[in-house]
Amino acid sequence: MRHDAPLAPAATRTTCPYCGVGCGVLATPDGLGGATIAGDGEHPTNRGRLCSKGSALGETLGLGHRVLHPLKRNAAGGYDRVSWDAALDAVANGFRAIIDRDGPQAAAFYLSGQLLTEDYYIANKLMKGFIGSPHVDTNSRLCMSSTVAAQRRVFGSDTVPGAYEDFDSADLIVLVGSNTAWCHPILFRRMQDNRRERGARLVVLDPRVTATAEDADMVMALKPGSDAALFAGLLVHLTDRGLVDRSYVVRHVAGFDETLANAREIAPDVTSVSDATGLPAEQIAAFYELWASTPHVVTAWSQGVNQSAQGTDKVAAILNCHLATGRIGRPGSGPFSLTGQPNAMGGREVGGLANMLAAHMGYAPDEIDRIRRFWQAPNIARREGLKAVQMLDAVADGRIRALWVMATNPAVSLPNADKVSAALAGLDLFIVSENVLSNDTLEARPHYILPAAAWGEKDGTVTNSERRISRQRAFLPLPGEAKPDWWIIGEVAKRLGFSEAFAYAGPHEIYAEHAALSAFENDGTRDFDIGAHAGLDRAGYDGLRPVQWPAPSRQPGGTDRLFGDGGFFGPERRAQMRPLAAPKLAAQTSEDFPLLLNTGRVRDHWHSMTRTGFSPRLSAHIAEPSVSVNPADIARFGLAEGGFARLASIHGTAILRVVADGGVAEGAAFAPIHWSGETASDARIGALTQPLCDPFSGQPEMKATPVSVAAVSYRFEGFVLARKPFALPAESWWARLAVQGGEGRLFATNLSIDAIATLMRERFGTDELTELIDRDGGSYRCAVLRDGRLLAAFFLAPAGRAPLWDTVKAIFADPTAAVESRLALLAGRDPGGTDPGPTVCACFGVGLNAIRAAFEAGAATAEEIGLQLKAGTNCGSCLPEIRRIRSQAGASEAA
Ligand SMILES: Nc1nc2c(c(=O)[nH]1)N[C@H]1C(S)=C(S)[C@@H](COP(=O)(O)OP(=O)(O)OC[C@H]3O[C@@H](n4cnc5c(=O)[nH]c(N)nc54)[C@H](O)[C@@H]3O)O[C@H]1N2
Ligand SMILES: Nc1nc2c(c(=O)[nH]1)N[C@H]1C(S)=C(S)[C@@H](COP(=O)(O)OP(=O)(O)OC[C@H]3O[C@@H](n4cnc5c(=O)[nH]c(N)nc54)[C@H](O)[C@@H]3O)O[C@H]1N2
Ligand code: SF4
Ligand SMILES: [Mo]
Repeated sequence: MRHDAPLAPAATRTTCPYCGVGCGVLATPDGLGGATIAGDGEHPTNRGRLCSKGSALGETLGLGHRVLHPLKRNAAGGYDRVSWDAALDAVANGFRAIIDRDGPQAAAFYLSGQLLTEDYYIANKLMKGFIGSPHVDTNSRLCMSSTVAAQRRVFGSDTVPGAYEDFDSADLIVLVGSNTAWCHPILFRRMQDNRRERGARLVVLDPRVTATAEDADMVMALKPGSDAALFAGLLVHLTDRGLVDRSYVVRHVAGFDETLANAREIAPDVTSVSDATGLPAEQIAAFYELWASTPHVVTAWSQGVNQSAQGTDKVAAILNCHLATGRIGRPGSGPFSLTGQPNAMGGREVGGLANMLAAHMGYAPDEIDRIRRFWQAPNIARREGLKAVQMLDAVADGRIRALWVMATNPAVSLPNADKVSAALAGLDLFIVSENVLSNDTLEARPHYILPAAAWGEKDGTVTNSERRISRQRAFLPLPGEAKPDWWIIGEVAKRLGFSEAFAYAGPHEIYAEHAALSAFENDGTRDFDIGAHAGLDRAGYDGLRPVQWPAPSRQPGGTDRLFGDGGFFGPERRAQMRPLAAPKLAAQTSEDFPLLLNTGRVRDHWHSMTRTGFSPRLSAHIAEPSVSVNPADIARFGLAEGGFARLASIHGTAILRVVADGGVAEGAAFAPIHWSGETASDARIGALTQPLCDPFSGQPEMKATPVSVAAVSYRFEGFVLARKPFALPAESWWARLAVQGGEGRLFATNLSIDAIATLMRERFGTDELTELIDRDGGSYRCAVLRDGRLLAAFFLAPAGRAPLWDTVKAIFADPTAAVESRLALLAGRDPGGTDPGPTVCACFGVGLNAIRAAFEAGAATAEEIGLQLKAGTNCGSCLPEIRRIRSQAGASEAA
């Protein structure tokens, strides 16, 4: 079970901590706290490739933003450093006191798909087995719980049947509600390779035209929430075309007839599907025929499906079509849930969700008893706990009094996030285990902040979307007093009196126990079985190579696919096809809330930016929080392109830069989720998002919140660049970002030029300040220079006028370069070259202007741009953008 290939002496094999693709990484520490990062050529997922985020991991390893010591809140609301002993005693005593007073049900953990399996396993064991509260839930509730619910209802188990190889060998790939090009870039690369080498077709189903759709064979911009109608119609079509695999259905599937009858009610014909989805009937017919006539079809989905008040039904509608045709668990065909976080799958395996126990067991009496016996648990939880949104409601109304949050930022990411922040602040005991010293959840002032080891320092396992378990290995020492999450939880467990059950010498012992539980009284009755790993010792664990579960003791090499020949986990080992509720959204637009707010991700940022926000390279792609709206709505609501808009739902508001995007439907808006109170003045999207949830999964509908929209105008816009953080007056709009050489803020304000000038003189003194003031023209520029080197620059212009951000940022990037001419600098002329424009290729730092110039000079294809500038030749996730720049430049493509 070991890798045999030779490695550079100091390189460590580990796994990327971002998305659920789960790429292998080689990290070579530089001895100064940093590391060189490369793709692991031996990892079967990525074979050496990394996307922009993975490649930039080295830029996120600094300690400047880390919490390095246990911190205790003091009476003034500040924090004092305390010893680990004091902190752990206080956490344990705090839980004990509240449990004694209010019962175990008053205690809860809120976990994360960014924990490692070992951390997750013992957190769950402590709460559900020993404290005796079922209230353990995770941010995965917001992420793929609808898939979990549907797979359990339909397959009888939470099993992803396929393997990534299916994306290499499919003839048709259908992506539903998934911006794969940006969110699962390396897997998207594999799909693109398949298209190029084998001619596979790609269909993208998304109400918004995304980078993923840029060069798809078919782009279907369906109405939000109408996916289930489309797939119900597909089931009808497949049946009417005689394509139901009768022999598979008869042997392995239940519920076909009632599911078909229900599909005929929801989607009797193409016309009714066209009404429901808003898609042209011809396009629907063409899609159905393509799907019907292509046996090797993979239908993959992510948040456009899961984050829906009918997410479970949307997933079931897709599974129904694959089951009816027997196109499941066979090379090149199957339904495929793309998981978001690096360990979303691991969390499911250990029972991180409130309605699961551990090792894919639920709350059936025999399962409760089995786990109780295995753990020798004194206080096993006996019924399902509260799911994330309900858990926070219980915090708000005082039913839960003690909460420990680990590795998630709920004050940003839960719906109705302002209410969440207020609820957290009212807890009797509020504990947060974190990597960073400040984020919006820490703004709610936990009683204790516990410094957790971060990526590069921690050891354990993660499971990717194709059930592949890989090791994350430490390659850096633990900084300050930071400790791995499993250690912190274990120490609290010991102090609660459970020493024996939590006496682990290291993560390998936790993993071995988890593996043993998966095999305990299993005998093929449960899908999740990694019994082959139950006997792993430290060396075996350290040498563990990536393997797809199930890996029972009789099959240690793992399993690439399931269900190709049935073997489901429902009654009689059958799958159960499921009738659907009539498709509809949780809430509709109205006169007061005329736009439907869709939310999601951008290519180079990760969630609340507590890591990617510190990378200048990753911050250069999209620099500020925005809302994309259709040009017709810009006119209809009196907005200005490039201006600002205030969005408001019944829950909260945000002010965002307006971007015109013809790919967003009229009546819709799209905003990225990444900015928070830490990184922007008014861009907490979670504050607007509605908490309306799917009845089976409890996953909230985060992609369709009705909002109002109104123009906001500012007199001036500008930016500040400084070597050290620089705060702007509260009344200004701002967004903060990492830039080469320091920090940048983009801002808009109604302050006067004189007020700004006064501010700058107070902040920097007048000795080193050079100013250029044009009161009539409405502009103010200043630069702070010491020994000819630029310390800070501040540019202000009337709103709507470009303030030379990219040019000055390029000059600022080198803190050692002497500025030849102050006046040239303040005029925004880069003596060294031309304005690079916003970054397009993050891997090689290639800007928009260079790419435009190359097209104008005769380059014809994205490939030629790659040859000339290297742009797009590493992870390839900017290729859709490069092609768009080409079409805008009017160049013609040769191929
Ligand atoms: N760059 C980057 N990559 C990431 C992450 C990140 O933060 N940044 N996060 C990771 C995580 S945790 C996750 S969960 C994944 C998410 O990965 P994705 O699911 O691909 O990302 P999202 O942008 O949330 O949403 C996907 C799409 O759903 C569409 N959509 C909205 N409503 C509907 C609908 O009713 N039907 C359909 N068919 N589509 C709809 C949206 O327009 C959007 O383009 O990404 C992972 N990868
Ligand atoms: N409106 C809207 N809201 C959404 C979504 C959406 O599409 N729209 N998407 C939802 C989805 S799919 C997801 S997954 C969530 C993500 O939302 P969150 O989980 O809240 O986002 P992160 O920014 O990843 O927060 C992780 C936190 O854990 C810390 N951390 C990282 N690694 C570790 C570790 O090893 N140990 C500890 N103790 N701490 C660590 C980080 O510093 C960071 O503060 O957002 C959800 N919210
Ligand atoms: S696709 Fe990118 S973010 Fe996802 S695991 Fe691979 S390198 Fe990391
Ligand atoms: Mo997610």
